[in-house]
Amino acid sequence: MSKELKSVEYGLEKIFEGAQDFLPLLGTDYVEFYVGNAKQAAHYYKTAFGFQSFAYSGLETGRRDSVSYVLKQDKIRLVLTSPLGSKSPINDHIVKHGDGVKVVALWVEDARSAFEETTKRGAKPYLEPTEEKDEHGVVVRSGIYTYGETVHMFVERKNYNGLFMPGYRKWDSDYYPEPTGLKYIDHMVGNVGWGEMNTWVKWYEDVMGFVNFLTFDDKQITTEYSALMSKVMSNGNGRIKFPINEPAEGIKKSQIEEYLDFYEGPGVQHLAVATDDIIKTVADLKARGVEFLPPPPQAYYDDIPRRLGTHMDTMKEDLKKLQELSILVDADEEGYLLQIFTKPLQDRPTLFFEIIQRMGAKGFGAGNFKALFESIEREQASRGTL
Ligand code: TYF
Ligand code: FE
Repeated sequence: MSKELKSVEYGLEKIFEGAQDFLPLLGTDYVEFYVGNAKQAAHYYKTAFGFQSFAYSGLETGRRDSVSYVLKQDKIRLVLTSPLGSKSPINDHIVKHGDGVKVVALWVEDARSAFEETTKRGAKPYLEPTEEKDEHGVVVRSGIYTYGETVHMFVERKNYNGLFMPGYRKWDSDYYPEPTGLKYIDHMVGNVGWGEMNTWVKWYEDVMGFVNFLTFDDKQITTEYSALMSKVMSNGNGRIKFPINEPAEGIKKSQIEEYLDFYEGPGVQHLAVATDDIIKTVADLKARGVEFLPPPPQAYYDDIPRRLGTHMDTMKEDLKKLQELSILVDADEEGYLLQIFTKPLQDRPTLFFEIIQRMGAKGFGAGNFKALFESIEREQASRGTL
């Protein structure tokens, strides 16, 4: 990993020194899913993942065409949106892609400047800068398309002190399942088509001012059967990380290809959410019925002390407990990380969640890729797509 970590430092320095951060990002603002039945999806994300009812917009607030439920857990905000009729671009999106991520919204100081800077560099507009007002102030939003039909919205809230956004009211509920310790979004991954990864890498560089933080080629990301390539893009302050995957040639169908087939195009593959107690979080999620990928073989756990080397001495977690829960472990120069992946969260084998706990490591678990992709392949085989 050492070469990769040096390029990390280099990449981020380039931005700080070059003063070319024309798109300062304060963090992730929200992630919006278009789903067939937002009311039921909201119940699922509350019950299974411990998200809390936060805000609501729909018929009762004067919105006629669609409805949105906002769920919150620590810094994470999910917006679940459904159409209220068939003649709706939201419905068209769901018909084509199934339930999935439509909007990755980024929190900015200035949504007008974000729109101007990105569109003049070639971004395709989705929403011209738009002010929304209520008694709590004004939110300005603008949006651009990224891969597929996915959108980046820029959200400016410096003159707003309301709950979420104009048009939403507090969502009161008598049902507040305990949170599961999910804290913030660590990274969000996109799958793009054959040979398109570098096009989107360049797009994030040119249009968004991002840098290529890490690269995994098909030699690193391969099993006996299938392969993929991945490049991690980061913004200047490192708060936003977007890995981009493309399928690579293998004997059998890559998981990325399976995604592209079922999503009918590029889109968001996984959201990685951070916890600082993955053992508790995963035990909780499993007790609530969240399904994870099948466990790696015994040999994977037997090999951890060798793979982690001196990081084994600093590891706080009990390896037996990690194995009981099928949590994966990897390390780089700066520390170790713990991660685990859910099965797809809807019937199409498309979007899933990763739960991650970083103990100093800044990588993405490259040492786990083989075991992870073999687990995914077992799932693919059970679906008849391998
Ligand atoms: O985000 C990552 O890079 C890791 C590993 O299809 C990964 O979570 C990469 C590709 C993939 C699934 C997981
Ligand atoms: Fe990930």
